[in-house]
Amino acid sequence: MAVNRIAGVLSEGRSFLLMTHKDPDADAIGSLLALGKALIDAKKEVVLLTEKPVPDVFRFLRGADRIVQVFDTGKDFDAVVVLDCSEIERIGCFPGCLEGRRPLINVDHHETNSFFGDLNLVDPHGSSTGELVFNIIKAADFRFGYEVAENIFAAIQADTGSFKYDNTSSTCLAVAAEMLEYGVKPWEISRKMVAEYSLSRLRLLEMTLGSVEFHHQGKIGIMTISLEMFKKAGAVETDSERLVDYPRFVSGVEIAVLIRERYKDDYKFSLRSNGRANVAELASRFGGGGHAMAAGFEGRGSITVLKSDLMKEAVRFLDGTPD
Ligand SMILES: [Mn+2]
Repeated sequence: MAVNRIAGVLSEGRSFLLMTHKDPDADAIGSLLALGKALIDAKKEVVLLTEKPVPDVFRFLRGADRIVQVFDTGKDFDAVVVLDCSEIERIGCFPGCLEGRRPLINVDHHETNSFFGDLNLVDPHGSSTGELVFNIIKAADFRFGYEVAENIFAAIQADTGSFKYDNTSSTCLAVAAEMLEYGVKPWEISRKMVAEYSLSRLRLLEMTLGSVEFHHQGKIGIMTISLEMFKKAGAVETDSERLVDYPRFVSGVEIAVLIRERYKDDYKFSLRSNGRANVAELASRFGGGGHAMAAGFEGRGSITVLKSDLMKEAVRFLDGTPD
Protein backbone atom coordinates (compact mmCIF):
# COMPACT_ATOMS: atom_id res chain seq x y z
CA MET A 1 0.00 0.00 0.00
CA ALA A 2 1.18 3.50 -0.87
CA VAL A 3 0.96 4.69 2.73
CA ASN A 4 3.30 1.92 3.93
CA ARG A 5 5.76 2.44 1.10
CA ILE A 6 5.86 6.17 1.82
CA ALA A 7 6.24 5.52 5.55
CA GLY A 8 9.14 3.18 4.67
CA VAL A 9 10.93 5.82 2.58
CA LEU A 10 10.50 8.40 5.35
CA SER A 11 11.69 5.98 8.04
CA GLU A 12 14.78 4.91 6.14
CA GLY A 13 15.84 8.28 4.73
CA ARG A 14 17.56 11.05 6.62
CA SER A 15 16.73 14.30 4.90
CA PHE A 16 13.61 15.47 3.11
CA LEU A 17 12.25 18.40 1.15
CA LEU A 18 8.57 19.08 1.88
CA MET A 19 6.45 21.38 -0.27
CA THR A 20 2.86 22.41 -0.78
CA HIS A 21 0.80 24.52 -3.17
CA LYS A 22 0.95 28.23 -3.86
CA ASP A 23 -1.69 30.38 -2.16
CA PRO A 24 -1.70 27.79 0.63
CA ASP A 25 -4.72 27.16 2.84
CA ALA A 26 -4.72 25.79 6.39
CA ASP A 27 -4.71 22.18 5.12
CA ALA A 28 -1.59 22.87 3.05
CA ILE A 29 0.31 24.63 5.85
CA GLY A 30 -0.99 22.30 8.60
CA SER A 31 0.02 19.19 6.63
CA LEU A 32 3.46 20.63 5.88
CA LEU A 33 4.07 21.52 9.53
CA ALA A 34 2.66 18.27 10.95
CA LEU A 35 4.74 16.00 8.73
CA GLY A 36 7.76 18.29 9.13
CA LYS A 37 7.62 18.16 12.93
CA ALA A 38 7.04 14.39 13.00
CA LEU A 39 10.16 13.96 10.86
CA ILE A 40 12.19 16.35 13.03
CA ASP A 41 11.13 14.41 16.14
CA ALA A 42 12.31 11.25 14.37
CA LYS A 43 15.76 12.91 14.04
CA LYS A 44 15.44 13.66 10.34
CA GLU A 45 16.48 16.82 8.58
CA VAL A 46 13.73 18.69 6.78
CA VAL A 47 13.33 21.73 4.57
CA LEU A 48 9.76 23.05 4.56
CA LEU A 49 9.33 25.16 1.45
CA THR A 50 6.58 27.48 0.21
CA GLU A 51 6.57 29.80 -2.77
CA LYS A 52 5.80 32.88 -0.66
CA PRO A 53 5.99 33.66 3.07
CA VAL A 54 3.28 32.00 5.16
CA PRO A 55 0.13 34.16 5.20
CA ASP A 56 -0.31 36.02 8.49
CA VAL A 57 -3.54 34.19 9.31
CA PHE A 58 -1.63 30.86 9.56
CA ARG A 59 1.32 32.24 11.52
CA PHE A 60 -0.27 31.07 14.77
CA LEU A 61 0.21 27.44 13.75
CA ARG A 62 3.12 26.05 15.76
CA GLY A 63 6.28 25.65 13.75
CA ALA A 64 5.21 28.16 11.08
CA ASP A 65 8.55 29.95 11.42
CA ARG A 66 10.29 26.82 10.12
CA ILE A 67 8.87 27.39 6.66
CA VAL A 68 11.32 28.92 4.19
CA GLN A 69 11.19 30.29 0.65
CA VAL A 70 14.82 29.66 -0.27
CA PHE A 71 17.15 26.78 0.45
CA ASP A 72 20.53 25.41 -0.58
CA THR A 73 19.65 23.95 -3.98
CA GLY A 74 22.91 21.98 -4.03
CA LYS A 75 21.65 19.88 -1.15
CA ASP A 76 20.66 16.25 -1.63
CA PHE A 77 17.43 14.89 -0.21
CA ASP A 78 16.31 11.29 0.24
CA ALA A 79 12.85 12.22 -1.05
CA VAL A 80 10.64 15.18 -1.93
CA VAL A 81 7.12 15.21 -0.49
CA VAL A 82 4.50 17.35 -2.22
CA LEU A 83 1.40 17.89 -0.10
CA ASP A 84 -2.17 18.84 -1.09
CA CYS A 85 -1.36 19.48 -4.78
CA SER A 86 -3.52 18.01 -7.53
CA GLU A 87 -0.85 18.90 -10.13
CA ILE A 88 2.88 19.37 -9.68
CA GLU A 89 2.55 22.84 -11.25
CA ARG A 90 0.56 23.92 -8.19
CA ILE A 91 3.77 24.31 -6.17
CA GLY A 92 4.41 27.58 -7.98
CA CYS A 93 7.73 28.50 -9.47
CA PHE A 94 10.85 26.89 -8.11
CA PRO A 95 12.97 26.73 -11.23
CA GLY A 96 14.97 23.58 -11.24
CA CYS A 97 14.47 22.78 -7.60
CA LEU A 98 12.83 19.44 -8.33
CA GLU A 99 15.11 18.46 -11.17
CA GLY A 100 16.60 15.03 -10.72
CA ARG A 101 15.20 14.74 -7.21
CA ARG A 102 13.75 11.31 -6.54
CA PRO A 103 11.60 9.81 -5.31
CA LEU A 104 8.82 12.35 -5.63
CA ILE A 105 6.05 11.59 -3.14
CA ASN A 106 2.56 12.92 -3.88
CA VAL A 107 0.15 13.11 -0.93
CA ASP A 108 -3.24 14.56 -1.79
CA HIS A 109 -7.02 14.21 -1.54
CA HIS A 110 -8.18 16.01 -4.70
CA GLU A 111 -10.34 13.97 -7.06
CA THR A 112 -8.52 15.56 -10.00
CA ASN A 113 -5.01 14.55 -8.86
CA SER A 114 -2.76 13.65 -11.81
CA PHE A 115 -0.64 11.04 -9.96
CA PHE A 116 2.53 12.96 -10.76
CA GLY A 117 4.62 11.25 -8.08
CA ASP A 118 6.83 8.18 -8.05
CA LEU A 119 4.80 7.26 -4.99
CA ASN A 120 1.22 8.50 -4.83
CA LEU A 121 -0.96 8.53 -1.75
CA VAL A 122 -4.07 10.00 -3.33
CA ASP A 123 -7.35 9.48 -1.52
CA PRO A 124 -10.33 11.56 -2.66
CA HIS A 125 -12.27 10.12 0.28
CA GLY A 126 -9.78 11.67 2.68
CA SER A 127 -11.27 14.79 4.27
CA SER A 128 -7.99 16.62 3.96
CA THR A 129 -4.31 16.10 3.30
CA GLY A 130 -3.90 16.47 7.08
CA GLU A 131 -5.83 13.22 7.52
CA LEU A 132 -3.49 11.45 5.05
CA VAL A 133 -0.45 12.85 6.86
CA PHE A 134 -1.89 11.37 10.06
CA ASN A 135 -2.00 7.96 8.33
CA ILE A 136 1.61 8.30 7.18
CA ILE A 137 2.83 9.27 10.67
CA LYS A 138 0.96 6.27 12.14
CA ALA A 139 2.31 3.86 9.51
CA ALA A 140 5.87 5.12 10.08
CA ASP A 141 5.37 4.86 13.83
CA PHE A 142 6.57 8.43 14.32
CA ARG A 143 5.67 10.32 17.47
CA PHE A 144 2.67 12.58 17.90
CA GLY A 145 3.06 15.55 20.20
CA TYR A 146 1.09 18.73 20.68
CA GLU A 147 2.60 20.47 17.66
CA VAL A 148 1.91 17.64 15.21
CA ALA A 149 -1.60 17.23 16.63
CA GLU A 150 -2.47 20.93 16.45
CA ASN A 151 -1.48 21.11 12.80
CA ILE A 152 -3.37 17.96 11.83
CA PHE A 153 -6.44 19.18 13.69
CA ALA A 154 -6.27 22.61 12.03
CA ALA A 155 -5.87 20.99 8.59
CA ILE A 156 -8.92 18.76 9.04
CA GLN A 157 -11.01 21.46 10.64
CA ALA A 158 -10.30 23.90 7.83
CA ASP A 159 -10.90 21.51 4.93
CA THR A 160 -14.18 20.24 6.40
CA GLY A 161 -15.41 23.80 7.04
CA SER A 162 -15.29 23.07 10.77
CA PHE A 163 -16.84 19.63 10.26
CA LYS A 164 -19.75 20.96 8.21
CA TYR A 165 -18.93 19.92 4.62
CA ASP A 166 -19.86 16.62 2.99
CA ASN A 167 -16.30 15.32 3.39
CA THR A 168 -16.81 15.13 7.18
CA SER A 169 -16.49 11.39 7.78
CA SER A 170 -16.38 9.22 10.87
CA THR A 171 -12.70 8.65 10.04
CA CYS A 172 -11.78 12.32 10.09
CA LEU A 173 -13.81 12.90 13.26
CA ALA A 174 -11.94 10.00 14.89
CA VAL A 175 -8.58 11.46 13.84
CA ALA A 176 -9.60 14.91 15.10
CA ALA A 177 -10.78 13.37 18.40
CA GLU A 178 -7.45 11.58 18.78
CA MET A 179 -5.64 14.92 18.37
CA LEU A 180 -7.46 16.17 21.48
CA GLU A 181 -5.61 13.55 23.47
CA TYR A 182 -2.41 15.52 22.77
CA GLY A 183 -3.85 18.66 24.27
CA VAL A 184 -5.47 20.31 21.25
CA LYS A 185 -8.44 22.50 22.22
CA PRO A 186 -10.90 22.89 19.34
CA TRP A 187 -12.26 26.22 20.63
CA GLU A 188 -8.75 27.63 20.74
CA ILE A 189 -7.94 26.61 17.16
CA SER A 190 -11.35 27.87 15.96
CA ARG A 191 -10.84 31.18 17.66
CA LYS A 192 -7.41 31.59 16.07
CA MET A 193 -8.58 30.41 12.66
CA VAL A 194 -11.73 32.44 12.21
CA ALA A 195 -11.97 34.98 14.96
CA GLU A 196 -8.71 36.82 14.58
CA TYR A 197 -9.48 38.50 11.32
CA SER A 198 -8.24 41.97 10.59
CA LEU A 199 -10.41 45.05 10.30
CA SER A 200 -9.35 45.17 6.64
CA ARG A 201 -11.07 41.84 6.10
CA LEU A 202 -14.31 43.24 7.49
CA ARG A 203 -14.05 46.24 5.15
CA LEU A 204 -13.37 43.91 2.24
CA LEU A 205 -16.36 41.75 3.22
CA GLU A 206 -18.56 44.84 3.29
CA MET A 207 -17.58 45.75 -0.28
CA THR A 208 -17.69 42.14 -1.50
CA LEU A 209 -21.25 41.67 -0.22
CA GLY A 210 -22.15 44.86 -2.06
CA SER A 211 -21.13 43.19 -5.33
CA VAL A 212 -23.42 40.18 -5.03
CA GLU A 213 -25.58 39.25 -8.03
CA PHE A 214 -28.02 36.40 -8.41
CA HIS A 215 -28.72 34.65 -11.70
CA HIS A 216 -30.74 31.80 -13.14
CA GLN A 217 -33.75 32.09 -10.79
CA GLY A 218 -31.46 32.70 -7.85
CA LYS A 219 -29.58 29.44 -8.29
CA ILE A 220 -26.23 31.12 -8.93
CA GLY A 221 -24.81 33.76 -6.59
CA ILE A 222 -21.74 35.66 -7.76
CA MET A 223 -19.52 38.15 -5.97
CA THR A 224 -16.55 39.99 -7.42
CA ILE A 225 -13.53 41.55 -5.73
CA SER A 226 -11.45 43.95 -7.78
CA LEU A 227 -7.87 45.04 -7.11
CA GLU A 228 -9.34 48.46 -6.35
CA MET A 229 -11.47 46.96 -3.55
CA PHE A 230 -8.44 45.25 -2.01
CA LYS A 231 -6.65 48.59 -2.07
CA LYS A 232 -9.54 50.55 -0.59
CA ALA A 233 -9.96 48.02 2.24
CA GLY A 234 -6.22 47.82 2.86
CA ALA A 235 -6.73 44.06 2.52
CA VAL A 236 -4.44 41.27 1.36
CA GLU A 237 -5.23 38.15 -0.69
CA THR A 238 -5.87 35.91 2.32
CA ASP A 239 -8.49 38.37 3.61
CA SER A 240 -10.78 37.12 0.83
CA GLU A 241 -10.63 33.52 2.03
CA ARG A 242 -13.99 31.84 2.63
CA LEU A 243 -15.95 34.94 1.55
CA VAL A 244 -17.27 32.71 -1.26
CA ASP A 245 -19.46 31.00 1.33
CA TYR A 246 -21.79 33.97 1.75
CA PRO A 247 -23.96 33.51 -1.37
CA ARG A 248 -24.32 29.86 -0.35
CA PHE A 249 -26.23 30.91 2.77
CA VAL A 250 -29.06 32.27 0.62
CA SER A 251 -32.03 29.96 0.16
CA GLY A 252 -32.25 28.55 -3.37
CA VAL A 253 -28.59 29.08 -4.27
CA GLU A 254 -26.99 25.99 -5.85
CA ILE A 255 -23.65 27.46 -6.91
CA ALA A 256 -21.73 30.28 -5.23
CA VAL A 257 -18.94 32.02 -7.09
CA LEU A 258 -16.28 34.43 -5.92
CA ILE A 259 -14.25 36.17 -8.61
CA ARG A 260 -11.07 37.72 -7.32
CA GLU A 261 -8.86 39.95 -9.42
CA ARG A 262 -5.24 38.99 -8.80
CA TYR A 263 -3.48 41.15 -11.34
CA LYS A 264 -4.88 43.29 -14.08
CA ASP A 265 -7.13 41.09 -16.27
CA ASP A 266 -6.11 38.00 -14.28
CA TYR A 267 -8.80 36.37 -12.13
CA LYS A 268 -9.22 33.53 -9.68
CA PHE A 269 -12.67 31.90 -9.67
CA SER A 270 -13.74 30.05 -6.53
CA LEU A 271 -16.82 27.84 -6.79
CA ARG A 272 -18.90 26.32 -4.01
CA SER A 273 -21.84 23.96 -4.34
CA ASN A 274 -24.76 23.52 -2.01
CA GLY A 275 -24.83 19.82 -2.81
CA ARG A 276 -26.48 19.24 -6.19
CA ALA A 277 -23.86 20.51 -8.62
CA ASN A 278 -20.38 18.99 -8.80
CA VAL A 279 -18.35 22.19 -9.09
CA ALA A 280 -15.07 20.28 -9.64
CA GLU A 281 -16.56 19.16 -12.94
CA LEU A 282 -17.71 22.68 -13.78
CA ALA A 283 -14.25 24.07 -12.92
CA SER A 284 -12.55 21.40 -15.04
CA ARG A 285 -14.34 22.83 -18.10
CA PHE A 286 -12.21 25.94 -17.53
CA GLY A 287 -8.97 24.10 -16.85
CA GLY A 288 -9.38 24.05 -13.07
CA GLY A 289 -10.33 21.43 -10.51
CA GLY A 290 -10.92 20.68 -6.86
CA HIS A 291 -13.63 18.87 -4.96
CA ALA A 292 -17.33 18.25 -5.70
CA MET A 293 -18.38 20.97 -3.25
CA ALA A 294 -15.41 23.33 -3.54
CA ALA A 295 -13.38 23.99 -6.65
CA GLY A 296 -11.73 26.76 -8.64
CA PHE A 297 -10.02 27.87 -11.80
CA GLU A 298 -8.02 30.77 -13.18
CA GLY A 299 -8.97 33.03 -16.07
CA ARG A 300 -7.32 35.80 -18.05
CA GLY A 301 -8.89 38.53 -20.13
CA SER A 302 -11.99 40.66 -19.91
CA ILE A 303 -14.05 40.06 -16.78
CA THR A 304 -17.29 40.54 -18.75
CA VAL A 305 -16.36 37.79 -21.19
CA LEU A 306 -15.02 35.46 -18.50
CA LYS A 307 -18.15 35.93 -16.41
CA SER A 308 -20.54 35.34 -19.28
CA ASP A 309 -18.62 32.19 -20.33
CA LEU A 310 -18.92 30.88 -16.79
CA MET A 311 -22.61 31.79 -16.56
CA LYS A 312 -23.43 30.00 -19.81
CA GLU A 313 -21.62 26.86 -18.71
CA ALA A 314 -23.06 27.00 -15.16
CA VAL A 315 -26.62 27.34 -16.47
CA ARG A 316 -26.11 24.43 -18.87
CA PHE A 317 -24.56 22.52 -16.03
CA LEU A 318 -27.38 23.17 -13.56
CA ASP A 319 -30.08 22.38 -16.10
CA GLY A 320 -28.32 19.12 -16.92
CA THR A 321 -27.91 18.13 -13.27
CA PRO A 322 -30.78 15.91 -12.17
CA ASP A 323 -32.66 16.70 -8.94
MN1 LIG B 1 -6.77 20.14 1.10
